[in-house]
Formats: sequence, C-alpha cells, structure tokens
Amino acid sequence: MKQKQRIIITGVFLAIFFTAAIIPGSACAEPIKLSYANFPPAPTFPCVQMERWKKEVEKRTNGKVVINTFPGGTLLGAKSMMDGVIAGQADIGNLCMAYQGDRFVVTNAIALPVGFTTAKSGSLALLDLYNKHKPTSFSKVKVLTMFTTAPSHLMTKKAIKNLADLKGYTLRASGGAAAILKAWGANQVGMPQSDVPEAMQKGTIQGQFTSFDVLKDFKYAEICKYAVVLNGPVYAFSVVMNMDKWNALPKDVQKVMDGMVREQSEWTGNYLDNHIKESVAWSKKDHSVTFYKLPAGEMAKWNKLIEPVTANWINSKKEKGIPAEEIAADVAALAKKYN
Ligand code: 3IO
Repeated sequence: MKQKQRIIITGVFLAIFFTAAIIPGSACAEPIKLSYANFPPAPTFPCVQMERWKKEVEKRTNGKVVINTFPGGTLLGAKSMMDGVIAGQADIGNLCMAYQGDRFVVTNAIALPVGFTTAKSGSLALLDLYNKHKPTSFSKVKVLTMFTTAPSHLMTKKAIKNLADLKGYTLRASGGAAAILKAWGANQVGMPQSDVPEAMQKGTIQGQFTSFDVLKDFKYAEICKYAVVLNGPVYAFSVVMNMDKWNALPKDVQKVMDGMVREQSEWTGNYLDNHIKESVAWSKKDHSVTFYKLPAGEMAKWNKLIEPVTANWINSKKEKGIPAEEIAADVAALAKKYN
C-alpha cells in the first residue's frame, strides 16, 4: 500500500515537472534568449529603435523572450550583418542596405532621388516596396522591420555655396546618396557610418552627405561647421532574423513580432524626425553650425545634374533582368503617397 502511494506521488511529481518544462511561458520555463547585433554606437537612432523593440517585445511576450542587444559592432559589423545573421552568429541584426548596394538592389531603390521629406514617409514607403516585390536578397531571413533615415544634406568643414565649391571636394556617402554626390562633381568616397568618425578625424574626408541626426549623435557639429539643406536621398535599413531561430519561436511570440513590423517602422521614422530637430537646434546653439539653403537659380543647376541619375539606374539594373522601370515608378508613387 505504502509503496503504491509512493509510486503515484512520484508519478504526479514527474508529470508536473515535465509539463512545466515543456510548456513555454509556464513558471519553470527558461525564457527564450535572442541576441540582436547593431553596427553603430548605442546613442544613435538605429540603436535607439533596437532598445525600443527589445523593450516592447519583452513586455508583450510577458517575459517569455529576453533580448540581449549588442550596439557598436560588438557582435557583428556593418558589412557582415546579413551573412552573420544567416550563419547564426547573431539571432537578429540591423543592417544598412546602402553599404551593399549591389546586394539589396530592389529595396535600395528607395534611395533614388524622388524627394522624400521625412524619415517616416521614407520608412513606410520602404516597407511597402519590400512587401510588393519581396526581393530574394531577404529570402534567407525573417524581416522584422525596415526603416529609413530622413533626407540627406551636406555637412562639411568648409562652406559650400555653389558647384565650384563642391568640385573635387572629398565627401563621404553610400548607396543612392553616393550617386547624387558624384553627379554634383564631388570626390565621393563610400564607407559605413561607423567608419566615418575616424575618417573625419584623420581628414581623409572633408564631410559627408546623410541625415542631420549624426551632427549631434556622432558630434560631427564639432568638426563640420557648415551644412547645406538639400533634401537628398534617404538611407534604407532592415532588421533581419535568422530563419531557423524564427521558425523555432512559439506561435504567440511570432504573432507579437509580426504585429510590430509596421508599427516599429513608423515609430522609428517619428523618433528620427523629432530627434533631427533637436540635433539641428543643438548644432546651431552649441556649435555655431551654419545651415545654408541654395538660392533658386543655384538649386536649379544642382537639380539639372541629377536628372539622369534615375534613368542611368534603370538602364544598369534592367541589363541584370530586374524590373527597374516598375520599381522606379513604385518609389516615385510611394513618395507622393507618404510625403
Ligand atoms: C546612420 C547610420 C548609423 C547611425 C546613424 C545614422 N544616421 C544616418 C545614417 C545613415 C547611414 O547609414 C549612413 O551611413 O550615413
């Protein structure tokens, strides 16, 4: 009798123990741990959006998921992000498509000179463009969100007032912004934003062409005392997850993350648009940066030079069998829709 009781009690214990261990989210289950790699320093907007996403996912999954973030290239660098996530060196990674333009041809078309006015409009347009074309460059990963910078402007060590000032001047830009700088006659060099501080310090570049948040977040306002407001191309980003890790997630966790794709894109756009106002105000007040707008006659000359950029892009991509005309038309229509 006693032995039978003991067997029953042991059995009940074992049943409870194993049930608790295998049901995710139950009291005894370990949280699912995910690593999230990012290339720029923690205070910059790609990392601010990363921390926001982490916090929201942890909250909305009731602690079932824990995300360890790695800013500043401590887990994966700017150009190894996509392959690192595919290989599982990080579970999640944030990448800038402009650094590997030939790899992300379709989504990088968001950086054609169509005149996005905000990071929010660029971000929502990018997501639509991705969802319509579902380019194969993302087929090995799960896309968790996409977003863009605000439009690019010139930030330089010397004052730029006309095309002659720009001629042969060494400036940094990547992707679509690089094509525009070249068309204006600057000596364009490409590198990820995470490599720009050193190049700026050493003097191998005299400035750059990107969105104004970097004046404050990388303290370029201390070096680049002149800015030209140009509303140039946006830079496109994507947050991607290792496909096996994604497939192994419980359905309810997947649902939380899927429900955040567009929300996160919009949140990041809004955050950046507001943060840029702060960055510009701080640069003027604390670092006496001069913000210059070209007179209409001069602007017309600059605009004339970039007219062939889209046609050249279409021709070069069409040769590779990409529906470049349709994509360029989509980007123009999306800019109109969201601006
Ligand atoms: C950017 C990249 C990393 C951190 C902050 C940033 N602000 C604007 C960008 C755009 C970009 O990718 C670049 O290289 O200029």
